Amino acid sequence: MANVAVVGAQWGDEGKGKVVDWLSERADVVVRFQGGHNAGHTLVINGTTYKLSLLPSGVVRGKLSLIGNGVVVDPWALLDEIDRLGAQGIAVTPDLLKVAENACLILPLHAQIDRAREEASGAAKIGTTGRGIGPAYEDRVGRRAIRVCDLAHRPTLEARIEVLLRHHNALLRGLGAAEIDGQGLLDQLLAVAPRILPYADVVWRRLDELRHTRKRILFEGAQGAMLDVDHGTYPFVTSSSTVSGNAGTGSGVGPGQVGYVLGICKAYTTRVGAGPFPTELFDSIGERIGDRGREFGTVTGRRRRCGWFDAVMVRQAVKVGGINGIALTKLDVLDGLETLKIGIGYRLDGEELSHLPAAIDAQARVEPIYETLPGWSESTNGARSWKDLPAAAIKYIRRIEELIEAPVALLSTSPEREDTILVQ
Ligand code: 2SA
Ligand code: MG
Repeated sequence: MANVAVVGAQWGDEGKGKVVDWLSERADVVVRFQGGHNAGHTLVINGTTYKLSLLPSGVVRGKLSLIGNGVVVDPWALLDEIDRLGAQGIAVTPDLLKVAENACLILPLHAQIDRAREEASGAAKIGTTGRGIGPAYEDRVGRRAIRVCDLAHRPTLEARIEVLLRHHNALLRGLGAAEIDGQGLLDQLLAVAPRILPYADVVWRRLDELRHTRKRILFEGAQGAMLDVDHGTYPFVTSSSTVSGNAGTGSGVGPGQVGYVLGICKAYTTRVGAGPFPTELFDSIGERIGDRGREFGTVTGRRRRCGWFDAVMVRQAVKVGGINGIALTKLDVLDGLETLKIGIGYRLDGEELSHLPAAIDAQARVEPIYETLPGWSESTNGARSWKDLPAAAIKYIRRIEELIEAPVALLSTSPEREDTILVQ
């Protein structure tokens, strides 16, 4: 196996955690390159459920786990997660986990801004996870973020806090709101520094060393292509680039190192948070999919919106993300439905479209064009080989492949890692 990047091909929650876990057996290192603790990856190993947000999924298997520079790191959330895993018997030591010294921090003020904005937004609400992701990325590109390495040197930290608060306090003053106390922030950061710094490392150099020793790297994406800040349903997106192109930038390797790009998608579509969703179902079928698929946010517990498989959207994700193959998950959730629909195009103002347009109003108004396929009554849950699948299920998968212009390379038939079919 060459290096592999695992990315979401829909709106997140496609089952990346399980697939990364499955692949991590063959990898030497797992690296996160974007997002933060807004991600929610659920792993089920021997009946035990592990919920990860910020840590790379490989950590549960004892694989070297790296948090790249493209990730925004909430130091308190990181320590909480390490402690939680510790309580489940997984020791996340500084030998196992390395955090890029040049990664930017999420601070308490970022989560406060995130939530305050959402509350003030009314109908324009994005439906963020409230974790401070957007504001932290804004400070990163605004060149006023505090980075992991700043924790090591008090005078630098003081100077960086001053730069950061000059910006934020000016805004707060303008709003007549209370300003942020620099001393308080400094104290908080100085208190957390001794627990974070042992994990700090030069991630790009470690990846380069691993390359020379021919170690196999697994790049673990979070969220999905339609939440990408450029390619997604902007502005109803997250604030990072979620496509494979960012795996290199967000960890410190060249694009040639990224290798095979595996896109993950569900056999249907879900979305959590606000924004357009052309194939969304508002009827009992949507409800049934949500119940059977246990479609609730891992981080926030929010109920996910459910709908039919949107082949137009996934094809777009395949193109913009250079996806070489797809891992299709949760097929069993569709078991027992008499007929299935696949979105194969959109209609807008009497015209047919074969891609999702960028304009906000167009995204909100497109009507899906459906193709109807027969369902199957047999259970596909836990199927471990292609021949265990009903003919109608195979037909459904083959049609998806045709429409999205990418092969289905893996089929996941339950949350358990063993229930994975490698498609030849
Ligand atoms: P944010 O918090 O700024 O990244 O939110 C912006 C949008 O991105 C969506 N988003 C997600 N969508 C699906 N899954 C995500 N992770 C968690 C999970 C979500 C949860 O795996 O279940 O627990 O609710 C995730 N993270 C961000 C978000 O819904 C907004 O639409
Ligand atoms: Mg998730």
